[in-house]
Amino acid sequence: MSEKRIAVIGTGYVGLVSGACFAYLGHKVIGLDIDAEKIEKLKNGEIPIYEPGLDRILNQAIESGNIEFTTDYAYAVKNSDFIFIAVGTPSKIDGSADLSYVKTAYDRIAELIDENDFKVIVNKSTVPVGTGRWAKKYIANLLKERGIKNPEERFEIVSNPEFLREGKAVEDFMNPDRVVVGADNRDVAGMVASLYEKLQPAMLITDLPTAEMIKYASNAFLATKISFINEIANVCEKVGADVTVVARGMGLDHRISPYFLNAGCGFGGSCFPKDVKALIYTAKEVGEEPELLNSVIDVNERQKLKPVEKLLKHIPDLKGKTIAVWGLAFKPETDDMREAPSIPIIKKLLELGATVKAYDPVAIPNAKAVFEQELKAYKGKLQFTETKEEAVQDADALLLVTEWNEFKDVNFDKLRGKVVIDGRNLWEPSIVRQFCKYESIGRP
Ligand code: UPG
Repeated sequence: MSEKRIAVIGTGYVGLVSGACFAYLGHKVIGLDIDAEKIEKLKNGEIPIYEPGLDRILNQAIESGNIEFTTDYAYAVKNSDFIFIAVGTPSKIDGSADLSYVKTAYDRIAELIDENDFKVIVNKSTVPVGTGRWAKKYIANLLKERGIKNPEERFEIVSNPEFLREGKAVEDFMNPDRVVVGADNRDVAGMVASLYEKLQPAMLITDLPTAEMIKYASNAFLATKISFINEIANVCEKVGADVTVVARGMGLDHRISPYFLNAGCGFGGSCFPKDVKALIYTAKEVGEEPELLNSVIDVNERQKLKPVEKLLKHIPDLKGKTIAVWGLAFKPETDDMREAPSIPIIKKLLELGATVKAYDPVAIPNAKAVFEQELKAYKGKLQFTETKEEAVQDADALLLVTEWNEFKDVNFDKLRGKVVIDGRNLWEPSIVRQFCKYESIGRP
């Protein structure tokens, strides 16, 4: 495989993992970010996010000279043939995707493409269906304004969606279930596909809107599985069935598969909530009424507060009570707090008058930023502790919100008499019930 010159715009978890992994595969990578502080850190080998395995891959890439970091667009664009865009596309209030970061990247790139260039611009960011074709016209127009001849021939747009789970992003990049490359020019799609040659992945080459839709449909389907099993869990509770066994029984059918059928207190993160909402927005824009997708979000919003609902059955008045919360990040193995169920849970507990002692192995610095207002408004009533033991010490109840490994082994004898609400079905009911008043999700 011949090495290729790649620029990656944006050094968030997608851009950084993709850049580091491409460099590890032997390509020459330039990582660009407008955040100078972040770039300085990266130059010194400091990783600004918590992502298992990334340090090893990145350090190896830095040592081999295959990756460098810059804030200089001109340097990145001039010295690359493939420009991957991996900037954020957060939700706007109306649910649509905010494309301002992506558009700024197109603008900057368009200023730098010259007469004899051919640049392949690859959207890794999740962008609404139709963005790729729109970008082709938009950038061609900017080049035309600069007097560049045959602007359409100076670049091509490709969609190459990411399917990286946070916390497993390096593993997912290196062992992908599939790589999807969408372009209206099949030769260019083949060029992007060849960047992944060493991984020998299942490769699907499509047109632009189809690749864009595959990303949204995949995330929406996984989110649907979660809301589905959560709804089944809520019914299981009422009829005396055990949702974990129901899920196992369902998952044995290979048409269903056992994955993403863990009932709990809902999904969070930077992808599922945002992407389902953006897909709903797109569907409505073209005159469809996406009822199923609407319900996926509604069920999830309700599910996040299930642990509090269950707690109130045992302690109806939370004033003067102390509640321990274990797990703040939206899932284990990440410090990411975006859309984490812990946010509405803790806000509700505070609103109901409880004192909250919260612990997470890595997410506390991010959590402090998220709860900045509450920390001020509720004074000492929201505390972050250094250990899980400290959180639970004088607490009346314990809520488990994120299933970190370190929460698996607990001496429940030490929690004797307390209320324990297990929002992730982490513990064995018959064991916990020997010592505590225990409830989980969808289990008798
Ligand atoms: N979750 C459940 N039950 C399950 C599986 C997951 O409640 O059975 C929750 C989990 O707790 C988390 C959320 O679902 O809050 C998302 O989990 P996961 O998919 O592991 O995390 P992400 O890192 O957000 O990854 C998703 C897709 C990935 C995609 C990425 C960004 O899995 O393929 O690239 O979003 O679009």
